Amino acid sequence: MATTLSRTTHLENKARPFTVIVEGNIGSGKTTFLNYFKKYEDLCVLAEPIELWRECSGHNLLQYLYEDINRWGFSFQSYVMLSMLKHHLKITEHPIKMMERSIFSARYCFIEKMKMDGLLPSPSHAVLDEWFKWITASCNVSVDLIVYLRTSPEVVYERMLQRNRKEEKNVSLDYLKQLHEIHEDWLYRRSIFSCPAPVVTLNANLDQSVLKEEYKKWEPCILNKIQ
Ligand code: DGT
Repeated sequence: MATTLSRTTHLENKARPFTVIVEGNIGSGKTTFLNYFKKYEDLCVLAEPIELWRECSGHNLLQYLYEDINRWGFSFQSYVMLSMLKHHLKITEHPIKMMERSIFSARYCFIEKMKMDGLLPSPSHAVLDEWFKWITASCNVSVDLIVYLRTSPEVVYERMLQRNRKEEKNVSLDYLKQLHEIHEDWLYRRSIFSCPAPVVTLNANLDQSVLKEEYKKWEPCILNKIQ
C-alpha cells in the first residue's frame, strides 16, 4: 500500500510531459505519423481510441453515429470527449506524449460541424460545450505543439475509400470538404477558436516516401530538441 502511494505521489509530482497532438482530416495519415514516432523511447504514443468507440459495453457507437447522427451524435461526442480527456490526463514517465487528435478537435471540428449541420440540437450542444469549458478550465489538458497534417479533401477521400472502414462507407467527399475547411479555419487560417499551442503544418498529400523526409525535417521540433 505504502509503495503504491509513494509511487502515485512521485508520478503526480513529475513534470508534465511535452505534449504533441496530431490533427488533420479523416484519412490524413495521423496513424502512420504516430507509427513512425513509436520507435523513440522518449515517447508515449497514444493512438485514437477508435476501438473503444466501436465497443462501448457492446455498442459500436461509431457505427450508430454514421447510421443516425441525430439520434447518436450526443452520445458519441460525449464518449469521444471522455476518451480524449483520459488521454490528456494519462500519466506517463516518458518526457514526451504524442496523441492522435484531442479534446480540442472533438469540440472545435466535430461538435462544431454537427452544430453547423443542424444535427446536434441546441441543448445537446450547450451541454457538451459546458463540459468542454469546465474540463479546459479545471483539468490540465495543456498542449505544447500541434502537428497539422494538411491534405486536400480529394486525396483523403481516395484514401478513405481504399481503407474501406465499414462504418465510413456513407462518408461523402462533401463531408470531408467541409471538415477540411473547419480544420483550415482552426489551424491554418486561425480564424475560428484559439489554437492551444503553436502549429507545425506538414503537406500530408505527399507520397509516403517523401512524407518521411518531412517527418525527419520536423523531428527536432516535435521531439522538443530545439533549445
Ligand atoms: P488517419 O490515421 O489520419 O487516417 O485517421 P483516422 O481517419 O483513422 O482518424 P480520424 O480521427 O480522422 O477519424 C476516425 C473516425 O472517427 C472517422 O470516421 C471520424 C470519426 N471521428 C473522430 N473523432 C470524431 C469526433 O470527435 N466526432 C465525430 N463525429 N467523429 C469523429
